[in-house]
Amino acid sequence: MCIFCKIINKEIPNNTVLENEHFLAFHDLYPKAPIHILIIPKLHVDCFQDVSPQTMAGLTSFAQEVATKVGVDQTGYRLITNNGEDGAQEVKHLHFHMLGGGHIAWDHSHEDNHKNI
Ligand code: DGP
Repeated sequence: MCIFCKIINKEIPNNTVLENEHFLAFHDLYPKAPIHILIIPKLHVDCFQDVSPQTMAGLTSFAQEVATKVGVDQTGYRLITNNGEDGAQEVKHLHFHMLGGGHIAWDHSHEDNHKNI
């Protein structure tokens, strides 16, 4: 079982922000912004490339609720998912990072200084 499934099953503790039948939002263990929340579907899917439009439809309104709950709905935030090896995805359970609480720098460049992309 993957680490996020263990969090969903409460085998590993987490700092929950919001939860419903299908989704869970909790604070990232290694925050990269004043507000750094992870948003995950409870049904295991490895990555964005494998997720259904139906799951994404529910995730959209859930993420909007999370933004309101943590108070970044008006100030703004970045919502990103790392997909696969080149996307630097470490945990193989689809998750979206919600980053906010201050201006977020744009530094997701290619390691070779984005010469070729
Ligand atoms: P990614 O590189 O996109 O796969 O990001 C994985 C994120 O998951 C990373 O920011 C750290 C976070 N993380 C890993 N293990 C745990 C955990 O056990 N608890 C929490 N809250 N976050 C975790």
